Amino acid sequence: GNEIDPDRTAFHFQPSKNWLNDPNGPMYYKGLYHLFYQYNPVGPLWGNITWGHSVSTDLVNWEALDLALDRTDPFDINGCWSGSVTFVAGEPVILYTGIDDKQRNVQNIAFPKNGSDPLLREWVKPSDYNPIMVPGGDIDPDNFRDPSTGWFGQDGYWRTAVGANMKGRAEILLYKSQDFANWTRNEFPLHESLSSGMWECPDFFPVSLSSRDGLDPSVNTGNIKHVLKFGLMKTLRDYYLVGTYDEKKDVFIPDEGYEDDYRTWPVLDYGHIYASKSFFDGKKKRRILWSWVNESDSEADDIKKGWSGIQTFPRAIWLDTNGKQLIQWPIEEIKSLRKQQVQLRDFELQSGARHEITGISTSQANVDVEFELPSLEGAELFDDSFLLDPSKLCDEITPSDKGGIGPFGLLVLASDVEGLEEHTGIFFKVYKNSDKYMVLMCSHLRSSSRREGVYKPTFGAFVGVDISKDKRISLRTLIDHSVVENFAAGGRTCMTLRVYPKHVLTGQTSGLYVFNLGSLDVNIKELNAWEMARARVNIRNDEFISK
Ligand code: DQQ
Repeated sequence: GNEIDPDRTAFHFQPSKNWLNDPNGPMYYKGLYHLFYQYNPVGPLWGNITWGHSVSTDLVNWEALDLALDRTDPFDINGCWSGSVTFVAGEPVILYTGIDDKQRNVQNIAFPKNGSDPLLREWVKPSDYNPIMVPGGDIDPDNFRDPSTGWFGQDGYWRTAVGANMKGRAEILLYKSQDFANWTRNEFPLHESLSSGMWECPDFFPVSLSSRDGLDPSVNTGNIKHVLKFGLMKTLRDYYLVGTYDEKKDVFIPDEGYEDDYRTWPVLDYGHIYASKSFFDGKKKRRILWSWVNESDSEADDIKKGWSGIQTFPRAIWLDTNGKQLIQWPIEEIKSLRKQQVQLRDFELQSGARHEITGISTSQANVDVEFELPSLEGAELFDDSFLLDPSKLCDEITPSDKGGIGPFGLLVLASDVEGLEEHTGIFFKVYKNSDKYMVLMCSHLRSSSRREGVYKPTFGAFVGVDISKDKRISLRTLIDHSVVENFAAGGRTCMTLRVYPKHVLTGQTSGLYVFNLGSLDVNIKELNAWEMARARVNIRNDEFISK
C-alpha cells in the first residue's frame, strides 16, 4: 500500500523486502563491488536461507540481482549459510556452509558459471566436489561453519578457517589445500578458547602497522600484524584479537596481554551488530567491513513491515598506530550523499545547556562534532567493578543527577516537542580511575521510542583515548531513520543503535541537539552536520539484470 514505513533506511544496504542477516563474500571484481547476504526469499523472519546478491560501482548505490546460491542440492537443501569469497588464479570462488539433507553443517564450494560476466549472475556447485568438508569424529555437526576467505602460504598451500564448537571449547579449525577443492584439516586449530562457546563467522586478515592501506589476505611479511575477528554466539557480539600468524605452525598467537576471557577482549562495535565480514578492496587498496544490524522491534512488527535486517554503512578498517585497536570509519564515498550543511564553531556548551541544531532535516544525516574540555578537574571516581561492564555504569547516569565532566553529547531522533518525549542520547562522561582518566561512551535507548515491544538497552564502552593529553573527544554519527551509527575518537569506539521513533508517523520532524548535563562547561570546537541524500538501494531493475 501507500503507508509510510518510517523504519526503512535511505542509505543503508537492505533488500527491497524480506529477511536479511550476515554479509557474505564481499569482493571487488571487474569494476564492480559485490555483496552477498543471508536472505530469506519468502518472508521477513529467519528461515529458508539463501544468498542474496547485489552489485555496485560505488558501494553506496546497489542493484539487486537474482539469488546467487539457492537450496537445490543434497549438500545445501536445508540452507545456504555464511561464507566468503577467495580469488583463486584471478577468479572468485565461494566457500560456504550448507545445511545438508541430514541437517548437518557441511562446507561447500561454488564457482562462477561465466567468469567473464562482471555481474557473476550464475554460480555452479559441482556435485563431484561437494561437500568439501564434512563434520565427523570430534566435530559437532550442528556447530561447524562459516569458512573464511582463503589465504595462500609460502609452502604452496591454501588455507581457510572454519568456526567450530568442540564440546564447549571454541576452535577456529584450519583446513589446507593445494588445489582449493580437496581440503585436509590441520592437526592444530588456528586458535582456540575455553571462555566463550561457539565462535561464528571467523575473519582472519593481515593489517599494516605503518599505513591505513588494506592488505591482501595472503600477505605475511613486512611491518604487519594479524587480526582474528569472530562472533560469539553467547553474547551476539563481534570481538577481535590482534597478534601474529605463525605460518610454519599454522597458528595465530594473540599479542601479550590478552587473557582467555571474552569480557576483556575488544568489541568490534559496542552496540547492536553481529557476524561482520571484511574484504580487501583491490581498487582502492583498503579493507572494508560490513556488519549485520538486526532489528530491535518485535517479530510482529517485522511481519507488518515485511522486512527485517540491514547492513552497516561500509567501513574502512585499519590498525591504530598503537598496534592494538582496529579503527573503523565510514568509507569516503559517503560524501557523495551530502546535501545541505550547518556548522557550529567554538560554541560554548554551558553546564545544563541543550542546544538545537537547526537548518537541516536530521532523520537522514551525518553529524561530526568535536568536544573540547577546559580541564579535567572534578572528574568523578568510579568503582573498578564497572571496568568489565561499562553499560552498567551508563545505566546509572540519569538526566537528573548532574555529573562532574559530562554527560555531554548528542540527542538524536528527538520528538520536536517540549519535553522531548522521544529521544536517543549518545554521550560521554570522563571519570578518574586510580590516577588515570577514562572516557565513558554511552547510548541510552530507554526513551528512543514510545512503541511497545522494542528492545531499548543501554550500551556502554570505554573509549581508547588518552584524554589527559589533548582534552578533546570527537563523535561522528550517521542517522538513517531506524539506525544510528556512532564513531567515537576517530573510529576507535563504535556503537550502532536501532531506533524506532513514533513521532515521525504523525508527520513530525525529528530534532537534533547537543547537550551538557555535567557541571563543567564544555566547548564545541566544531560541529558539522549534513542532511543526506537517499541512495539507490536494491530497487529491482530488470533492464539492468538482463543487459
Ligand atoms: N548466521 C548464519 C550462520 C552463522 C550465523 C546462518 C551468524 O552461518 O553462523 O544464517 O549470524
